[in-house]
Amino acid sequence: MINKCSRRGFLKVSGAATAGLAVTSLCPDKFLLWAEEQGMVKSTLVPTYCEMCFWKCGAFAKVINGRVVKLEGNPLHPHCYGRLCARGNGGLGLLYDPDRLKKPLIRTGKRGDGQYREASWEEALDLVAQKMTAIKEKYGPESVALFTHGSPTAHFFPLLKAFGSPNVAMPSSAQCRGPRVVAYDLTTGVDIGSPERLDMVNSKVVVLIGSHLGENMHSSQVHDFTEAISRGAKFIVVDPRFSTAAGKAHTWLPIRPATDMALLLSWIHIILKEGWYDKEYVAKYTNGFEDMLGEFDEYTPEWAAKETDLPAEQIYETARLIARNSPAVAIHPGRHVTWDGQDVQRLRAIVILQAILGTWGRKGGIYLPTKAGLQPVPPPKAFPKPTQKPLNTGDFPFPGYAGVTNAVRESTITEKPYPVKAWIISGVNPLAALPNQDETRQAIDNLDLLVAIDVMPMDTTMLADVILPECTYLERHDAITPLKGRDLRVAIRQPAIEPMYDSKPAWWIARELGQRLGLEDYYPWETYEEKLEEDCLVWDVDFDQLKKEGVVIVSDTSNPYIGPGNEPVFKTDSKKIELYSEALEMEDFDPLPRYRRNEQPAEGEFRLLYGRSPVHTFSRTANNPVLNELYPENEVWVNADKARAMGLKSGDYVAVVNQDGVRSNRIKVKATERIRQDCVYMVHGFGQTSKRLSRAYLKGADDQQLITKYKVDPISGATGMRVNFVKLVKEA
Ligand SMILES: Nc1nc2c(c(=O)[nH]1)N[C@H]1C(S)=C(S)[C@@H](COP(=O)(O)OP(=O)(O)OC[C@H]3O[C@@H](n4cnc5c(=O)[nH]c(N)nc54)[C@H](O)[C@@H]3O)O[C@H]1N2
Ligand SMILES: Nc1nc2c(c(=O)[nH]1)N[C@H]1C(S)=C(S)[C@@H](COP(=O)(O)OP(=O)(O)OC[C@H]3O[C@@H](n4cnc5c(=O)[nH]c(N)nc54)[C@H](O)[C@@H]3O)O[C@H]1N2
Ligand code: SF4
Ligand SMILES: [Mo]
Repeated sequence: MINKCSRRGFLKVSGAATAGLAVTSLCPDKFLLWAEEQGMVKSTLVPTYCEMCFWKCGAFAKVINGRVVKLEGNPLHPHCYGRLCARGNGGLGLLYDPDRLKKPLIRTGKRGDGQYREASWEEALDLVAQKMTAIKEKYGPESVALFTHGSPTAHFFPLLKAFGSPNVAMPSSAQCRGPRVVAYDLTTGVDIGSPERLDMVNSKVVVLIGSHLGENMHSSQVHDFTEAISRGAKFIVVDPRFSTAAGKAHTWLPIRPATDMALLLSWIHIILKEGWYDKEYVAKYTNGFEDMLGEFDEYTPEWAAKETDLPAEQIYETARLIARNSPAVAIHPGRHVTWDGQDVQRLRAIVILQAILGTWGRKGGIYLPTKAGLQPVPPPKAFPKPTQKPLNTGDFPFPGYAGVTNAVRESTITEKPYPVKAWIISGVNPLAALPNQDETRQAIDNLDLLVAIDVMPMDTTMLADVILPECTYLERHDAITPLKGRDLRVAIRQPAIEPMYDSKPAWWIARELGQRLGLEDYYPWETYEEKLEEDCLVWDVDFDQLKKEGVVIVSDTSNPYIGPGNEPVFKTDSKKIELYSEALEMEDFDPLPRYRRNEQPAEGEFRLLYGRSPVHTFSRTANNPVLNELYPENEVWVNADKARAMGLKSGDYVAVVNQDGVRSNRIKVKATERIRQDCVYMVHGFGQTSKRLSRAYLKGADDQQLITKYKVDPISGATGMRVNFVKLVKEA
């Protein structure tokens, strides 16, 4: 049923982006494909999975004469149903980007001045191992921290643990979905999952609060979104900007930024007051409902209207639409949720709504995960117990699932409670990902060693002392990914071609470092393929079939909905959904979400908002020859009336200047009715300053440069980044 999701619908939502994949940069491939059609050459298809973002869609790489000429989606892969997004197709652009890192580099000049010399792998790895050992001897193993994201994590996290450090930090948690994980953990004890287990294809109403699907291009989710539209689901889209999703909506709520909590609390107020909640469900599956009564009385639609700048009637009517269609209502919790430092509580309000409407475990709401699972493969040797308290929990009672990046950065600056002297960064660009670049630079200045494992000469990479060039995902093995949704599958990544230049896979780099650090017991295999085969033995997965098909189904679909003999599992103390959180109360936080007003911009200022382009992933694709051609630089969206009043029109260049006087690189104005008057918006990941990025260098503006201010969520330690106010200044 899902497979039938129309290609046309998908294209419509993803705009010209996917359809218009430019090909001028890929001419040789066109020729080889033509030659194949004529029977002049033969091709092979190598199953693998994508790393152009972290959805990891299954792909086939078509190889002719040792060149990857085309990427196609794997229909067996539940993250893509056989279709890759524009960025996924753009994987060829990454593979053949002449700006790629080609050889290990050792810094010769001052940090940041870009002076490097080429080195052999022997020399570069010896140097890193020797410096890590010296730091371990002087400060202890925990003084080495890992910043990581994506598939390199499976190789460097175990290395770090074997080395004796617990200090891993991921911007994909503390700057992304950390607060969401914490909110679900506190309330249901079960994560909503990634992909989020939203049964959108069967929903009658879908609520998107900032989730800008269609620009946020996670393949299967965008397919589900278009499928839901074609089946007549009504979308309520809450966004200060008329997003692509808003364009498909039944109701667009152009909310005043940073006031979503008021809307959510008011929806809860209305649903309680009108008795529209699912009484049986609440009695059976939730805990603390009585404690909620009376606690939402003040949050009337009239009150919320003043906070949110939305009409009271519309707040009431949308609550009614949601309630009337429950439980077939999917309220998307959002993914990048680090907005204003009250993020765990805002997410708690969403989980409470999902619960009182009885949507968890119900058709069209949130489906239940398969009960099947893969047993973890134990390391070849137990990891040593760290001798120091991890820094990556900060002082937060409920730190995100993967390390509070900011706490590690802060300890690196202050050397408290103990010093951090080395960072290994793999698959992350901290200058682009973490708020306040001065603090990131200050921390890096304090390091004895910065090692970057990257495929591209990105901004942070070009501050490293040693740069280790990883080959791209199309040239390597990586860990097998478990795919746990309606059923359980596994997917493999395997090289389509040999690594180009002198680049190496992360598994090889980690193993070589491990051997130099006396950790060879953790690497009892010669090649990663050997290790993958052993993993498959543990899981009883046919390795040959996996290599051939890319994806293997491990278990059939279990019943995704509550029914006789199929009860949902909640892993909280009460084994129910904890509407009222005693865990939060014990730590002196609001046990029920309350409204606390966020600061708003003064007259003449705008709140800085940011999001995604459908054809880019953060900073990592800015230089991609194919994707750069589709969207070479970001624009700043500004309300058309405001633009007119400032004498600005679309296409004019401006600088964006924030409350601390930080001035961005020049950026084009997009004057539009599609955004409120109190905010401006830009796509994240542009304005790169690395001169080795020939296409991306100083193209557009960097939102992160302007995010000097951030609000730390006191519950999770995640950093709210939509708290900066800016002005626009006309550029010559
Ligand atoms: N093409 C593409 N897709 C991606 C990614 C990518 O890099 N490129 N990255 C992936 C990742 S890791 C993540 S985490 C997700 C993030 O994707 P989402 O979770 O959808 O993203 P957000 O950044 O929360 O949302 C951005 C939207 O929020 C709106 N917004 C801003 N302020 C407010 C506010 O105060 N209230 C409300 N209601 N809306 C507001 C913006 O106008 C914008 O439309 O995207 C994923 N998908
Ligand atoms: N201002 C602002 N900050 C944000 C966000 C935002 O929207 N605005 N989004 C937040 C979110 S949701 C997230 S998830 C994070 C993402 O933060 P990051 O994961 O740091 O994202 P990128 O900026 O794409 O940086 C990825 C780095 O990995 C490198 N890389 C790419 N492929 C490979 C590979 O195969 N191997 C190796 N070793 N390296 C590779 C890239 O060249 C790049 O240097 O950022 C967060 N920070
Ligand atoms: S959503 Fe696009 S970029 Fe992300 S893994 Fe899938 S095809 Fe690749
Ligand atoms: Mo993210």
